[in-house]
Amino acid sequence: MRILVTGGAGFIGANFVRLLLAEHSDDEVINLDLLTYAGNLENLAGVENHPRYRFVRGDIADRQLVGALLDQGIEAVVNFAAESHVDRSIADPDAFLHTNVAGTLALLDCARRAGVKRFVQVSTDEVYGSLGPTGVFTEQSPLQPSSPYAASKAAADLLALSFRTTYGLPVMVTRCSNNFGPYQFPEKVIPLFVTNLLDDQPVPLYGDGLNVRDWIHVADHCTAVAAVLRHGQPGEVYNVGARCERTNRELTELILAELGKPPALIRHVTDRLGHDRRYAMDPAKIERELGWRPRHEFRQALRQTIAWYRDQRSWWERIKSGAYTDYYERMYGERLRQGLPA
Ligand code: NAD
Ligand code: TDX
Repeated sequence: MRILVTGGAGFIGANFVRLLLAEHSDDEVINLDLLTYAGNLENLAGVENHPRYRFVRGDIADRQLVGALLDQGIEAVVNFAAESHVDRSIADPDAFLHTNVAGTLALLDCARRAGVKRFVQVSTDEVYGSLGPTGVFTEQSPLQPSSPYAASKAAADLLALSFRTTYGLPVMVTRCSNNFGPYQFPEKVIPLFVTNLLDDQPVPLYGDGLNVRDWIHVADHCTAVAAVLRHGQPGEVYNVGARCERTNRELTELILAELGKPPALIRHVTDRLGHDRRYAMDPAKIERELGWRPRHEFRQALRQTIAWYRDQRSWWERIKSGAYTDYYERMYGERLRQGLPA
């Protein structure tokens, strides 16, 4: 299959491109990525000259460019491209509307005109909002997004489904829980905490640290997207998760223990605005209907992920210098200075 993957220079997209090239020998991949602060061609080191791979720099909202790419015999589109960080959406939501909403709409419209055969919209558990202490999100749970990021992803998710209903575009939507693994930008909690601790720097734990996230290794998310791409039913939504809930405090303690660092490096800092309390995904539908299963055990995969960041210091040191330094100071400077040690 000839596939347009968008956002393939980001964390999950790069892992997905690697999966397609390694394990799907009939697939050809065009990777369309704008290379924002989060896009990094180093995430694709080693595959850039693969005979079944091509990179194009550009915006998914650029209809002329997208239309021209789709005219090159593209059969399927997988849309990973997004502004993806909740804290950035709280500070400055505009880019989220541009890429996540207008960009997805442009991509859908071009795909419809080009007669694309399969379209996977990579959505998120955050569209469901926050859970209380019990219960899980199913595909029937109401969409109640909390942050501008989540609201923009909910808009994209619903636009994608509307293109199936209105125009018959064969769209599938995946909604996955929190990913971790190699190549994740060190603004997200696991790579941020691991890389700070590797440098003996404090880690900013928001609020009481008891917010719950449901973790899945990125490789398992990628096999789920690949399964939906090939075997998903148009018009259907598939929750993806590995039934792995941890409080942020538990997660932080695991990382500290693995790195042999003292709990005194935890700083309790001001909470995120509108911070969702708990996510928990029910992935029964994709397991039952597509036979997909997560393959990674959390503790072992977390250990391997920490080892990856330990070994790839030059990858994250380059990112953490430059523009990132200003971001870090803006996000955490004051919070950390006022933060209370554990
Ligand atoms: P990321 O921020 O690491 O990567 C996003 C990529 O999209 C970057 O390479 C960036 O350059 C590119 N991009 C941004 N705007 C673009 C535009 N206008 N045109 C073309 N490319 C553009 O994000 P990620 O964590 O890899 O997430 C990928 C997708 O998966 C997103 O849609 C996100 O909402 C979704 N998702 C993420 C998680 C998670 O835990 N990270 C969980 C569920 C769903
Ligand atoms: O410094 C921090 N301190 C902290 O306590 C950061 C960055 C986060 N946190 C907390 C907030 C969350 O409860 O850790 C948890 C995880 O935070 P993030 O890594 O920012 O992820 P989250 O907000 O849960 O969103 C992620 O999962 C769903 C991705 O970033 C989204 O793209 C995806 O849709």
